[in-house]
Amino acid sequence: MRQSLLGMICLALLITFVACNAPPVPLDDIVVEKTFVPEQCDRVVKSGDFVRYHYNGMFPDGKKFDSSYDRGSTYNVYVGKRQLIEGMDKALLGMCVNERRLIKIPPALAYGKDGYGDIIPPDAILHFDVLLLDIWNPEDTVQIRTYHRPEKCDRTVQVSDFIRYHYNGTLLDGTLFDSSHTRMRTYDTYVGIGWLIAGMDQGLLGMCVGEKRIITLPPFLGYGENGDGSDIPSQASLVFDVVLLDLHNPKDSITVEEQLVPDPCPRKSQVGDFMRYHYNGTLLDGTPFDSSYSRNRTYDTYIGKGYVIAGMDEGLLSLCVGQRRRVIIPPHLAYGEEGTGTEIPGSAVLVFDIHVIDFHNPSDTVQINSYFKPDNCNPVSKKGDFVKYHYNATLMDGTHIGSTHTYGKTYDIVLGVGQVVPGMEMGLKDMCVGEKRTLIIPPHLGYGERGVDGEVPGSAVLVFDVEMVDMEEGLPEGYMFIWNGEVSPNLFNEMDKNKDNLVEPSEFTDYIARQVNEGKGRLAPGFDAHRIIENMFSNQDRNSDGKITRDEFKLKADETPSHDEL
Ligand SMILES: *[C@@H]1O[C@H](CO)[C@@H](O)[C@H](O)[C@H]1NC(C)=O
Ligand SMILES: *[C@@H]1O[C@H](CO)[C@@H](O)[C@H](O)[C@H]1NC(C)=O
Ligand SMILES: *[C@@H]1O[C@H](CO)[C@@H](O)[C@H](O)[C@H]1NC(C)=O
Ligand SMILES: *[C@@H]1O[C@H](CO)[C@@H](O)[C@H](O)[C@H]1NC(C)=O
Ligand SMILES: [Ca+2]
Ligand SMILES: [Ca+2]
Repeated sequence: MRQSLLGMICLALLITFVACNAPPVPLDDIVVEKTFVPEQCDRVVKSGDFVRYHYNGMFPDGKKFDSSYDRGSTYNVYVGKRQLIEGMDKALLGMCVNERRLIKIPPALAYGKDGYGDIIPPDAILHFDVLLLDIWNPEDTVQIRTYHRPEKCDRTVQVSDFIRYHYNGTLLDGTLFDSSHTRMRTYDTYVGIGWLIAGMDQGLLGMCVGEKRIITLPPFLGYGENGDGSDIPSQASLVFDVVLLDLHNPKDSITVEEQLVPDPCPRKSQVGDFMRYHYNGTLLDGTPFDSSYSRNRTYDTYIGKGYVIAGMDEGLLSLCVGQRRRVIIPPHLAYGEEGTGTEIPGSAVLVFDIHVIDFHNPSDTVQINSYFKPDNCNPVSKKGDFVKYHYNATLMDGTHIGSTHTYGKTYDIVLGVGQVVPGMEMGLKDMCVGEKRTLIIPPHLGYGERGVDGEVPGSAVLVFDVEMVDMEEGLPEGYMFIWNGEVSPNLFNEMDKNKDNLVEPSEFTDYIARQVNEGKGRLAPGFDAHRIIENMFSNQDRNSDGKITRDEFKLKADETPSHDEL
């Protein structure tokens, strides 16, 4: 209540005051009414500043005698250098951009007794409605205000770097004159070598990727008196809101940052190796463009042979299995000025985080590491032997592939007959019972480029931990049955139990089985004994009538003995 009463008194006083001072009584100093004061006011006009403003000039009766709006351009002038009428030089002081003032100037501080041509009569009081749009000073330099700086900043913009950035360009009063966003692509340029207006060449220096700054520059570091096209007027200060997305120098090579180096590292990748790796690819500002994980499979390639971008060919060298490395590749070693697809813009620096799963060389053979040997390591395995072993199989990164222990029994094979992959055959040779080995099998001696669906990835290097549990010596190459001693001269009669001069399958089988049991003969180990004996019988039974006659027996025996025969 008290307050509003006070307000009313003031209002009354003001009205009286205005009434008392109303023309024709001449003013002896300027009167300034601030009709609009912007909230934000970083800078006010000082003597010696250069300003741009719009105005309407009127007589106290409201009749307009001049207007910058009618000319379609601001009034541009130094303040406090007698380039303006005295009242105006005074009235503009302390004004901020976007502030609006109604200025009343007595004749003594305007055109006085003489007036000005036909336009201003003698002793005229002048009213100016002024809107200030721009302030700068010849002493000004580029002003930089960083309002966001990323935590990590390893590198900042230097002279002759190439950068990509987004920006919004406004005049000091906030009018947007240009934005990279409207073109939906970054602005890409060299810095500090005159490709840009001087103020930007300076204002972008020292910036890190991800940083956001406001760069304010006076017209003499921008487009000066001429302005630029219809959007940037003469003598305009410019304000650029910039976010830096990318930075490199054409002299850059790749940058490598090790993130995890396994120890020990028995072997490092080199030119010509074939590598399987996972990666996350991002742009410098962190925008992801590709990842092997999204495809659920490693990226597989030869390295140093031009199958991948040059920077990657280099970045994949000298890596250990299991290593993690960041490779930063400048565009001239990646996709150049053109970029590729929708994800990689032109002139983009690429960041690859790499995880090496395995690599091998097409010339690799099986690596055998015998890490346990019994004192008496004899006999050793050879082709044809029936071997029983345990194994644990993994990929190079430790991924479990399979193990005999899950089934609780050994894996049993005849060596050298293609029952396992070639690398395994090689790795199980010359091994004695009780011996333990680690085998590293390259894919060309393992499951090849195709792998095993759902179990072994294509081109994978395999690691087998094997233990020889038991083995049985094989027969000489090609034989499925051999006599240990002399062959009985009465073979036919001994077989023909019921003396009908025919050997039936049961007589044959019983006989061979008995020889094997009594240690007189041996069947090839690791195969189905019945199948072997059946084969032996049908070889002998030349006419295939299910019986062997004395003649058939003889005939066959006279021929050069072939493998499955007696
Ligand atoms: C520019 O304006 C756009 C749209 O208003 C905005 O998203 C962006 O953050 C502004 N600043 C920069 C540096 O691009
Ligand atoms: C990758 O595997 C995950 C989980 O197994 C699955 O959800 C996704 O669909 C797979 N993506 C592709 C591209 O196969
Ligand atoms: C890739 O990104 C995923 C998800 O952030 C992460 O789990 C994986 O370790 C990254 N891989 C590399 C090689 O950095
Ligand atoms: C395989 O793993 C089992 C259990 O993890 C272990 O007992 C065995 O020694 C390993 N090696 C071989 C060759 O089986
Ligand atoms: Ca018989
Ligand atoms: Ca017969």
